[in-house]
Amino acid sequence: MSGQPGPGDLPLRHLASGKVRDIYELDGQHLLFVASDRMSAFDVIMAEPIPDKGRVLTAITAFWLEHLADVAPNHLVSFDVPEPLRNADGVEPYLAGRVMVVRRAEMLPIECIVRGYLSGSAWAEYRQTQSMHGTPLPAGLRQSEKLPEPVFTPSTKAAEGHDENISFEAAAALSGEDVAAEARRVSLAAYQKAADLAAGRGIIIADTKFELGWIDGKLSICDEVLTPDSSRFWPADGWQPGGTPPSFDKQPLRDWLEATGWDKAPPPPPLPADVVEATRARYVEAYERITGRSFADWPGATA
Ligand code: Q0Q
Repeated sequence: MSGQPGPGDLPLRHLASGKVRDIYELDGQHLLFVASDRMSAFDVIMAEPIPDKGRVLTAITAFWLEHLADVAPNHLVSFDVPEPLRNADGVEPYLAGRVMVVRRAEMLPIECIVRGYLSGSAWAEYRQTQSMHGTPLPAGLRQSEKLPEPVFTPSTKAAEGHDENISFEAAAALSGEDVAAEARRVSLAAYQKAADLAAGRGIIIADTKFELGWIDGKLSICDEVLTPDSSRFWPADGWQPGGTPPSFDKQPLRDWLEATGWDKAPPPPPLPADVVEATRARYVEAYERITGRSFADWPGATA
């Protein structure tokens, strides 16, 4: 697709792929996550990679795992390219800055979503039922409205298609009451701490999806964490209830795609270089605004 190394190019057993990331087996206890530069919009993967996007997602996850270490344990072992790949033909330069070595966890059967604002599928449900994941909400809320308090709103993990929003009770039936309660506690605490920090830097984290799993008997934060791909990031100065605030990271690409009249079915239109660069710049800006760090200091960052 994009000439970047993929699952068939690494000398490791490939276990799974998402839209952006691929997982490999390192050994019985450890996995390798590789974040590619693949970019999706309207659920379609673009033909062109966004240079450094996978590195930005990995760097953001690194920041949040550090910042949330007092909230819950996590699966991270290292961000260094593992020894067997250090000299793999032509692969190591690509891997720098976009890999995570993690402990293998027993993943929960639910997605642990926290919503601070009424948006996306929750807004669609509210318009129909005046409830969110089965919980009644006050009347008269507008799209993108700030909720009275952040809410744990789990979903199923669909093998194909979209996950299904479910109630806390349905999540408890899937994972056990105590486990669902602990997942809710960890998810709400992690979201609140992250949202407070981001707000101080002019960014609203409207919602996010945590993946939790059991490691050595402890419920741990896994997968990517509070990235623009697992969360809705809005610029605070662009937010007002009643509409769809601009997505901090995807808006340049979404606006360009909408303007082409594309029917949002594959294949996507070819992206001009300036749209690719504007999208890259938005991801880098999100990282630098959230962390206060320079992306140029992250391993493998290109100019
Ligand atoms: C695990 N995923 C997500 C995924 C496809 C990511 C399995 N520490 C772990 C993790 C994690 N994180 C997983 N399994 C065992 N131990 C994460 C949904 C799927 C590509 C990237 N799937």
